[in-house]
Amino acid sequence: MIGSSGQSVLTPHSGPEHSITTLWWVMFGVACVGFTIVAVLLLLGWIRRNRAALPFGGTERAATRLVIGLGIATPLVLLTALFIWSDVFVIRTTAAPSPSSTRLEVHVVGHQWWWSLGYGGTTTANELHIPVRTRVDVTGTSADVIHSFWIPELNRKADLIPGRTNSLLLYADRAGTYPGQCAEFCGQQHAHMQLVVVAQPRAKFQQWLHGEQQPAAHWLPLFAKKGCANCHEIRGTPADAHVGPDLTHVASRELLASGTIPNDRAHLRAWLQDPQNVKPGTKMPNLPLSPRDLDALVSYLESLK
Ligand code: HEC
Ligand SMILES: [Cu+2]
Repeated sequence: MIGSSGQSVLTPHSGPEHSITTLWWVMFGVACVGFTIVAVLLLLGWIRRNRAALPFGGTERAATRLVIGLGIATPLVLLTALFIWSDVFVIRTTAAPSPSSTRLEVHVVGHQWWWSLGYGGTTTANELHIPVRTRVDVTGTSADVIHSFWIPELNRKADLIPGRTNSLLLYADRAGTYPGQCAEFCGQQHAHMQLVVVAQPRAKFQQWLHGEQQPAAHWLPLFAKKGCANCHEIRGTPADAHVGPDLTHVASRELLASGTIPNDRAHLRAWLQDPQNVKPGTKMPNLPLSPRDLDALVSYLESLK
């Protein structure tokens, strides 16, 4: 995607992710030092294996002290310190803002294999827009199995668990797109359960949200006749089901089927004709559509900006 970042936890673009990255480097450093000490001791032992004398003063007691010091005390102190740092301090920076300080709340629901995104009464899918440099409260749950919401450059993961609501801070310190991924194996198309966070200047975000809040401009009865309305919502029309993604403004999204294909005429047509070929196992069934039906449906969906 144009101007997009990657999915590296080592290139943070938010305060919480900075603290996670620092923690990562420190843990890596500590592990390297530990590994070096163990390797040197092993080497020493190997070099001296044929001599009777013991290192470090040579007595049995000195050797026991060494084992207790380096083998028990040091790891205990180090691991306790790292635990307190990560699970007490770093985790605080990643938590959702308190309701009073929140300017925006987005409700994420994981589905096999796509994301529903709620902004108050307005629902969209797979493309999560936020204003840049704003603390956003993401609350999340699942409609089926356990999923995990993860934008690697912005924050830690948040598991989406059926019947439970978890929350997380979402913050981006510069405008751009940040790819995310379901981080908990959730079935056949887990790898194609991607999403993208679009962080934009506040005015642009407001403009986007205002657009999303509008009902669809028109209606195509074929959409109901072919059964699409049994699963999809198009606000302002008779289509009012929530099995699949909301399609009210589907044409405004960059990607289709949770990051699987680009959103253009050819790919949309291929998707409607044979979703099981594009994304095997997807919960959208293949429906018998004539070339004329396909053209009409593609044109209709492309008009839903
Ligand atoms: C049985 C329910 C069901 C029916 C019927 C159905 N769909 Fe879907 N549709 C889904 C699901 C579920 C997805 C999400 C697929 C995924 O990403 O894995 C989806 C995805 C889509 C998408 C991609 C949306 C996006 O933003 O990624 C479009 C477009 C779409 N459907 C159009 C249609 C049309 C047109 C019809 C009628 C010919 C139809 N669907 C019939 C369930 C259904
Ligand atoms: Cu998932």
